[in-house]
Amino acid sequence: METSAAGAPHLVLVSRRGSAAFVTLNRPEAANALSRDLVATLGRTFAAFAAEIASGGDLRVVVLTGAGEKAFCAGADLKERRTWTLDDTRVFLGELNALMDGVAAFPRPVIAAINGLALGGGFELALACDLRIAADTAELGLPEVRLGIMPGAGGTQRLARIAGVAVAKELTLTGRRVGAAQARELGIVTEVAAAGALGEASARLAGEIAGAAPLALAAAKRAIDAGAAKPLAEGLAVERACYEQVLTTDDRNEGLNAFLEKRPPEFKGR
Ligand code: CO8
Repeated sequence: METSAAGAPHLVLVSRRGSAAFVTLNRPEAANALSRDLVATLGRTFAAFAAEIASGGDLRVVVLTGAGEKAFCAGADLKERRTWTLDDTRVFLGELNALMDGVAAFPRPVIAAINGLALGGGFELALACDLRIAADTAELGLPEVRLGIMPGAGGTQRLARIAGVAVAKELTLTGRRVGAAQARELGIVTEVAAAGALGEASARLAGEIAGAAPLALAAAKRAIDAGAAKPLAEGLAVERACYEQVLTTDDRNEGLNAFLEKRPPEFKGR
């Protein structure tokens, strides 16, 4: 568990099960809106995970969700922002984007378990994750144009890359919300679970990923992300470079040996 720098209680909750970390945005009284403190605390949480991995810790997957039933995250904290100067807002925009980029580049898969509303920056946070699984009651949307602004934490770019330009334009220009089932049809979420079973479903997905070799996960994620916007030949070169990094790992030999010996592999992340 973490507390904010100011000592505010538990803006972000962390629990561990095996090599999976479960992270909960914990401002249910404000629909888990991204206050500056929450953004900083979440950033520190991911930085601590990254440091743990760099020093050989066995963290293989992160699940991110919101406290309560109403919201995954209702976006930027509109009450707090109202008190800011333009320069304050620009600084926050930088901090928010640094958080999103950190989640997107995190060296292990990150799953958004969307337990309720994911709006504005909350939807953008889910889009920065690698996989999205949603409760059947969840709704996702980018209402910014209705507030006189536009998505500013990666939404225009990440949604277009995940679901295509037409879907990104439809959701961004109308500010319309889509339900979980439609989000799945659009390819935004990969799985929909009954609201009461989202925790179990996301833990199952995390467990599936945690059974894989962590360096292979990291390299595959890097290859997809770094290659996605490139022409095919360049993307294939990125894949080749990432493959080279897993070729020399102990886990690669363990995977081959385990297959030959007809036993489950025991990956060490080396
Ligand atoms: N910020 C601050 N507080 C919020 C927010 C928010 N985004 N959303 C909800 N809350 C608060 C409410 O004010 C309320 O608090 P209180 O009880 O003190 O009045 C509490 O959460 C519960 O909310 P409601 O009573 O409104 O509950 P409802 O179930 O009726 O509605 C909704 C929930 C739908 C989430 C509604 O509150 C809502 O529409 N919220 C705003 C959602 C929104 O527009 N989000 C987009 C924000 S813009 C953004 O994210 C852009 C990010 C990138 C740019 C950043 C630039 C700085």
